[in-house]
Amino acid sequence: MFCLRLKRWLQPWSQVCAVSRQSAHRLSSILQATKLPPQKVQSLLYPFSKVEEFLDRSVDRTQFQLFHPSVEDMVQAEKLFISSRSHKIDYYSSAERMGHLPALQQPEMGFIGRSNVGKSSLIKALFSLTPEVEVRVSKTPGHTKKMNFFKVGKAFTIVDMPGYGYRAPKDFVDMVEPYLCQRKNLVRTFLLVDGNVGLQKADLIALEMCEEFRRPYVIIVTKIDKCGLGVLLTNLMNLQEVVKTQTTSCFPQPFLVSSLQFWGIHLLRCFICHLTGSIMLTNTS
Ligand SMILES: Nc1nc2c(ncn2[C@@H]2O[C@H](COP(=O)(O)OP(=O)(O)O)[C@@H](O)[C@H]2O)c(=O)[nH]1
Ligand SMILES: [Mg+2]
Repeated sequence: MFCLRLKRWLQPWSQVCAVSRQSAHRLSSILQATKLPPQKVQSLLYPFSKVEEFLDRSVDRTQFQLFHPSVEDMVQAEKLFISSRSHKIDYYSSAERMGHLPALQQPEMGFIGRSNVGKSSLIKALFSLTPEVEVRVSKTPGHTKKMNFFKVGKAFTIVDMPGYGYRAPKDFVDMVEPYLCQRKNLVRTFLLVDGNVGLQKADLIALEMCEEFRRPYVIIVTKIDKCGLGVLLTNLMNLQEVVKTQTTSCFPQPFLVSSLQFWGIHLLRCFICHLTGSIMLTNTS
């Protein structure tokens, strides 16, 4: 036992990290994921491809694939999600009100959505290559009552927000709204919508709020592993119609994810790195 510890102690840093990363999900790294049969790799990396074949011919597919990086781009992005001595990924701090916000300069990405939509699970999946980062996921709605800041080296910060809707903290309006509206280094807001239930009244209110702030935001459709294909297609078409007719600041492409199955996680990592200027895309189609 002692010898084993000593051996680890003497190993280079990268190998020690590899030991601690053994608990990461097997699909969290592209290298592992690409060992799957090609069709599975395709739907893991580009989840829309699974849905596409069932869409009516009249539906414009380009809107769903505006951001379509190559696998090489995703590999580049993945490196940013691996913690090292020179690029530390970790929980940084929490804030309960505007006055408590950390004075960080890096570009920030805020994740909002109804309680239980899967915000914390998604952030956990994004950080799955650094499983020591503690992102709390709960079965009890309304668990996240603070804004939690996670620093990704000097590259960017990811912010897990309290949910709205059921048992939302009373001060959501006092805290999250001014943050989304005023935070200077907030580069993108990600609005999460449950793929299984589609846009709810509370989501439409959040959408309106984002429109009011006139800051760019992106919709993420969560829990796609839970939905039947018919339900997902119906909810997706409804969402696209709303985005097309009622929004101006929303990126037209919704990102489909399953934080449990890792569908769309690699694509989202790449999108985040692209938005924060952390990688240069080889394929900008
Ligand atoms: N099936 C499935 N369940 C999920 C997924 N993401 C989150 N969940 C579950 O949904 C519940 C709420 O997730 P959580 O991340 O805490 O939601 P939050 O309140 O928005 O932060 C938990 O029980 C998660 O395990 C997903 O992609 N697929
Ligand atoms: Mg949460």
